[in-house]
Amino acid sequence: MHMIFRQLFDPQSSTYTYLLADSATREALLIDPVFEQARRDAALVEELGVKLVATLETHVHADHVTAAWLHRQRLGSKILLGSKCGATGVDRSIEDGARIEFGRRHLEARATPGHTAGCISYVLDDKSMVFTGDALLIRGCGRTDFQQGDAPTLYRSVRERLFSLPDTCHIYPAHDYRGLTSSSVGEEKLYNPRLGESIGEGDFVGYMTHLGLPHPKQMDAAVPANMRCGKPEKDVPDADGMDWAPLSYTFAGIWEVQPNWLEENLDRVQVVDVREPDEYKGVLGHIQGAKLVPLGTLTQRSGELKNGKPVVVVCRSGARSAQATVLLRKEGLTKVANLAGGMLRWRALRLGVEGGTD
Ligand SMILES: N[C@@H](CCC(=O)N[C@@H](CS)C(=O)NCC(=O)O)C(=O)O
Ligand SMILES: [Fe+2]
Repeated sequence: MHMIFRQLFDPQSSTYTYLLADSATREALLIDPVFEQARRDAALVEELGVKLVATLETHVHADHVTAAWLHRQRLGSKILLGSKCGATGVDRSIEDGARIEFGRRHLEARATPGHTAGCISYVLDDKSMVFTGDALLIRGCGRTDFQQGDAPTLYRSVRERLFSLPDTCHIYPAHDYRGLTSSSVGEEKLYNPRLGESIGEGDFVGYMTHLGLPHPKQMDAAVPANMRCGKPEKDVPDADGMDWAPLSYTFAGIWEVQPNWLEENLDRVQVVDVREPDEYKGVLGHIQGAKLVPLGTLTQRSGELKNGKPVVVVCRSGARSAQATVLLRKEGLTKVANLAGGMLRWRALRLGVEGGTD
């Protein structure tokens, strides 16, 4: 019974989303879809000719917002989430042992708490794959210092509930921060530096207590949003006329374009730099042909931009320019998007600039 399988990546949060579908009945599931990637994933669903029956989460994420609600609105998929997550807006609460069907195939839910209290891993019917969320990462594991995380609980979840799967079972985690894509139970038993077979519970707990990681950047916005399954507080606008670039609509309500697209399409848009003149001339330099219109003067000068060409706004980090997109919309410009990550990401990607220092 052949299965369609795709691993998708969100570079912003280093999250993996998985598409699974029965190739005969065309019924599909998405595991851990990301809000900003909803258009990409919906396009893939359409191109593969599958029907998204449900989205399921491995847990309430702290670092990105789920696209569960968006897909439900647009594609009619059901929202599935662990019963211990406590979120509202769920269509089906998943208990340990639940069976999640897609066509003739199914996943079995296995509660693997510890990173959060509600974490669930999903095991494919023939035990050839397990989607571990943040319970077990490749050569690592999810942190245990927030969302009712608990290191001894995580140790037991991994040892008893995941390492009991066949050594050949492929592991597909919710994240990887180093570029690895998958692993296997046998491999992690041997090489996981936190949870490998030779490591005792006390060693593990000591390791986790001293990780000293800063909280995820998006945590304060992501957790409350995910507790509503990603339902935004305000309406999501119509995407009419927003097909001039592969734009994504962020949970914060901003249309964004990625730096690599902009670099290849500079002649198709007006780049508007909303920093101050000294920054425009400063160390980061500016994008070739960018028009300098400091944020404070943008509203009064918006008429200069009304020539029909889409506008991409840029600043240092992408924050001021996000605000600029809101101001320009108020002035009646509709084809406006923010350059994701601003000049900082542009420079990090080594894209071309005028001025600036290396
Ligand atoms: N820098 C990342 C932090 C991501 C993070 O803390 N990820 C959690 C999963 S939600 C984790 O458990 N990371 C494990 C680790 O980094 O060792 C962000 O700001 O989003
Ligand atoms: Fe997580």
